[in-house]
Amino acid sequence: MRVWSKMLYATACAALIAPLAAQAQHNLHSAHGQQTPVATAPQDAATTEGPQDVAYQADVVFTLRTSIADGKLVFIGVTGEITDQVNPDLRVPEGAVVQINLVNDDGAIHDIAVPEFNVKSDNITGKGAATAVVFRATKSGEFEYLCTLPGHKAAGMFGKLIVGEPGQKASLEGLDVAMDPTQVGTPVGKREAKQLTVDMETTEVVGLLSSGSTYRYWTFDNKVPGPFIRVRVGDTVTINLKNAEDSQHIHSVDFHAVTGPGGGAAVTQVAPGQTKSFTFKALQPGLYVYHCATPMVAQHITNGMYGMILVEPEGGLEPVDREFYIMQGELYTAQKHGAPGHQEFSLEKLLDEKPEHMMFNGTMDALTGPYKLKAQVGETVRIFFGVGGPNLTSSFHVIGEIFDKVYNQGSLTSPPLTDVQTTLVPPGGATMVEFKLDVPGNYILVDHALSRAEKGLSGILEVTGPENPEIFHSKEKIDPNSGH
Ligand SMILES: [Cu+2]
Repeated sequence: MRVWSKMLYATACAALIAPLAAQAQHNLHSAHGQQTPVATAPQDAATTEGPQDVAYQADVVFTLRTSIADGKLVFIGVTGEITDQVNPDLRVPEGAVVQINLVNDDGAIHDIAVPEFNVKSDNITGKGAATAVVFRATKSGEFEYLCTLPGHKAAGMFGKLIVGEPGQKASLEGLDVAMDPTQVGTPVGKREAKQLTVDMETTEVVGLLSSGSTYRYWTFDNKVPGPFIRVRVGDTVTINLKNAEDSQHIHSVDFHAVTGPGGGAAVTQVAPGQTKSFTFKALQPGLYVYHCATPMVAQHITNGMYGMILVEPEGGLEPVDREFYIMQGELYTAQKHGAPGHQEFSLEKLLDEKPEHMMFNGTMDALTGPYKLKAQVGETVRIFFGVGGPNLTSSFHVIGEIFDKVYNQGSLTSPPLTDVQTTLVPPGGATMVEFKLDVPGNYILVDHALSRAEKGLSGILEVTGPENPEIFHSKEKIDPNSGH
């Protein structure tokens, strides 16, 4: 009984929290320009210090719920390390953008404020109502968070925000499974069709999902997505699929570019330590997904077993200055998003299609950290974008840019769509987009179903070069972390 109510609670929480960031973001946007009563200090907002500039996404997110126990009022941690702690210490690095979500779990009126950083939420009254504050922790030290309703602090609703102390993060060992998006192979150019061989190995490895968490990935060649394979229409391609000695499962590969049984999966169910092969002719140009197709297929895919093959048309693609390879995926873990340590697979969440984590190129910070996309003003960029999934359709969008061309559904023989903001890419599907860079800045890659950004789904395209005031200018300072 207890367990059930707790589980239901957690589910309700997850549903509530998703929209919070967007709401908090909106509040802050307003606070930038005109003063609003939300998320600003009541007394001096108009004069000096309002909330500091924040980035597009918070660096650290905490969720607290309100509770009444033994006549005392308290905050209780809901996710991650602070789960079930009463008035938990919230530890953050100096300079981090911090988001604190608050869920009303007792039905009394509450809010949450961090006076030192000039933030205060609106009041939440009903049980299940939620709010959030977002701020940048600009100085180190110990500060207070509290409920500002009369008498509530005295009744126990306060805790410590500790800025600048290194957290006691366990140092985790794991492979870097994130695929470098610049690994796009060599364009086929003007060559004739030929025979070629592709060797691939399926592996099961513990990889770093984020700096503080790991997951047992199943991969092609230890990367998620697997290698970008580039051939020409008319090529005859032999695939040798090896399953690593230390695998515990059978694996296979289904290429959507293959005409034949199972796209190759019918002849490549490979036991650990063995290799199987097949040969196919690339009949139709296009950008195609490949994936493992061994039962339970959805589990093999979510664990990381997907990639893409580009079949270039005769004469190749038009040259561009930069090409990038990006795939969207989902992870279904027993632990909630943000929890530290090793994350275990949850079959129940997979079947419910409710992922805890969503990633570009395999890990939480792949495209915002080590593999940020880089380009210069004046350059043309091409992105090969696919969805491994296994379940969710992407509304692919680059904040601050417009796709000049979209090769819809990865079709290279239809004329491209032009001047597109957001494009749909289904699981097991792909698109090729191209655009020219006119203005420097950080452009954020997202699925415009933006609750997913809160689960880790974002990337950065960093564009450097001369300003272009005719196209964009402002007297305001550009936040380097923000989507300009
Ligand atoms: Cu597999």
